[in-house]
Amino acid sequence: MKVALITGITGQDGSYLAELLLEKGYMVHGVKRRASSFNTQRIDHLYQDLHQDHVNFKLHYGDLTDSTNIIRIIQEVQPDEIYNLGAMSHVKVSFDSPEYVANVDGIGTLRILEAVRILGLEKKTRIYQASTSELYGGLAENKNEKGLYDEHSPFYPRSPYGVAKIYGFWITKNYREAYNMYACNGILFNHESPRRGETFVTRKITMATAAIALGEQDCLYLGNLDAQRDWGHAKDYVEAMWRILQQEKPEDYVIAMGETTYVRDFVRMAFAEVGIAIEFKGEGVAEKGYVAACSNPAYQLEIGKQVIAVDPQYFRPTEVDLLIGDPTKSKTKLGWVPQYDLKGLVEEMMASDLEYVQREKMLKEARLSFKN
Ligand code: NDP
Ligand code: GDR
Repeated sequence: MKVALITGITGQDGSYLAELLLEKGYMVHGVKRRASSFNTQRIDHLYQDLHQDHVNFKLHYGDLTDSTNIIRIIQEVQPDEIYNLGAMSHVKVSFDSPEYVANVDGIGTLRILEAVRILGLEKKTRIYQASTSELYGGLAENKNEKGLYDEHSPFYPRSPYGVAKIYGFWITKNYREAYNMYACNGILFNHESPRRGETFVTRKITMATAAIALGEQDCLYLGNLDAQRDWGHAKDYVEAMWRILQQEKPEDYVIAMGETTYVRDFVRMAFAEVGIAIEFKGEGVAEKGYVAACSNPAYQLEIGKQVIAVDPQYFRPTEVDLLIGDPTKSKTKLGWVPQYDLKGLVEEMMASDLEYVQREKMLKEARLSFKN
């Protein structure tokens, strides 16, 4: 039985990866942070009572800022594979806590690599590092001849998050070359799902669209509607992570869909799922989105109602305007084939958020009637 250790197991990707590895017969260990409220909602369905026989899922308290703790967990677990997904992953928030991000996302990666060396596990343990398309920074002149970012495109990070992650990228590559370790970077472009954190733009949009359609919210406030992202489904992307660690030679790979979409068009796609057409008028901070048509009798909003506005508080001091990745290497070498397209992703996120908002609405009404 192969043994895997996942940092960031309570996050979006950690939860899907844990499911995938359990399906493949792994013993899965995860690092979770101590928090004052529960932070395991995404993996509660995987929980196992440690008193039962044949346990293959176990959580350990830990933090990437604490090397002693990382060393101890790796010593206890003796993993065949480590997936370092733990990070402060919000680009905008990284401008507010730059030192913390450097410590967790940058030095945290070094702590994992060093722990493996200190414990003499270089020959046994394979390491996956969660690198990111934020490394490219969206500079137009750095795209390849196909107009895409690939494994050879230069980096130019545009946030404390990107700068911390570039350290993680290079230290992983350096340990591979210096100590002959099996350590790889997956340079993953944006990937989303119904489990995406609620403050990332796609989930913020699908949750608000559901709430507006169900009469629970009036208007959705967003930042830069002109940003373009290459969005895939997290389920497909964790499959790529696993494949990266199954190759004969350790290498770095870009994981992307190869198509890019404006934030504004993601809004249109989400509203289209509830039969509402959105028309945008104005430019920049003055741009607003209005209901142009409603074709679903279940979700009737007033035509001309304003449902989208721009709020500059969501702008970033430096922005990555456009990202689009070249998945040629991952498709040919890893045999990676994504199962979802953007339409399928939006459909799944909207179905899930409609159910979620509906359930919250019913609970709110039940609580009110109980009070009366
Ligand atoms: P999430 O924000 O959903 O999850 C991040 C995870 O890291 C959570 O489990 C979180 O714990 C944990 N974490 C945060 N701080 C620490 C810390 N100090 N010590 C240990 N664990 C910590 O991110 P995703 O699942 O979306 O992303 C996974 C990884 O992939 C991240 O490294 C991210 O930067 C990277 N990435 C993500 C992309 C995407 O589009 N999703 C694209 C490219 C890279 P808690 O639940 O307690 O907060
Ligand atoms: P990103 O994702 O910064 O690409 O990082 P996010 O969804 O936060 O932003 C995508 C784009 O949308 C614009 N935007 C908004 N973003 C947020 N969060 N909220 C808004 O209201 C809003 N309005 C417009 C942003 O300016 C940006 O251009 C994600 C994270 O998962 C990283 O950890 C990962 O490394 C990268 O993807 C690849």
